[in-house]
Amino acid sequence: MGDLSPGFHGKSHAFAGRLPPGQYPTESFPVLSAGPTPDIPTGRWSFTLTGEAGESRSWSWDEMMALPQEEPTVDIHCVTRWSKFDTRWRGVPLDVFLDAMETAADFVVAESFDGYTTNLPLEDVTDGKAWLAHSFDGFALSPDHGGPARLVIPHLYFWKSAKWVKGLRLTLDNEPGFWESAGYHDYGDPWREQRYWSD
Ligand SMILES: Nc1nc2c(c(=O)[nH]1)N[C@H]1C(S)=C(S)[C@@H](COP(=O)(O)O)O[C@H]1N2
Ligand SMILES: [Mo]
Repeated sequence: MGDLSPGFHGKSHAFAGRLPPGQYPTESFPVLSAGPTPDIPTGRWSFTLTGEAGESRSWSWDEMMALPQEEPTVDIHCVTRWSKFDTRWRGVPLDVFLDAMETAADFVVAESFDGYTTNLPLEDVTDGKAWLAHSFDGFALSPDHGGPARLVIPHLYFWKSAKWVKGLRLTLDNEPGFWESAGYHDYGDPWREQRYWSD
């Protein structure tokens, strides 16, 4: 490999090839929220999958915690240019919920308790690429980072990982979410630097 940036020697070997263009690595975990952090006690929490014809299925907190769990360790990339390597989550693969419903939809909209939405192709949240996460680094997910539960979709910019998520809505057509309607890229692949509409 070529030059190492000052300050990153040592670790830069381990992380070579893992930093998308225009990003810098950070060890901190910044909080980015469009509004105030909602307070959602797990006793009032539920997660609802809604089909394109309006049918729905819901899981209570205890039902969700009884589903098969995974512990992915993944790199995350924020459109504000920080990347954090080897973040460790625990949660339910979205496949487990989506397998519970027949659908002809090609898209999903993630909807959150704070009113936030974000849209994704269905194929980007299936086949082990996305989780409903309730723990970070061995502890219950903190409210500022989306607790009690958030999406983790590490292969796309982190705005797609809805915090305080309350459900997924399956849609036949692509319906731009909060940031996607405000200038952010519809898809958001960090490796292709899809930050804004013009990218
Ligand atoms: N519900 C909700 N989810 C959200 C947001 C938000 O404002 N509300 N911000 C998004 C953005 S822009 C980013 S970069 C990440 C930030 O997650 P963090 O605060 O845990 O770093 O959450 C995403 N999910
Ligand atoms: Mo963001």
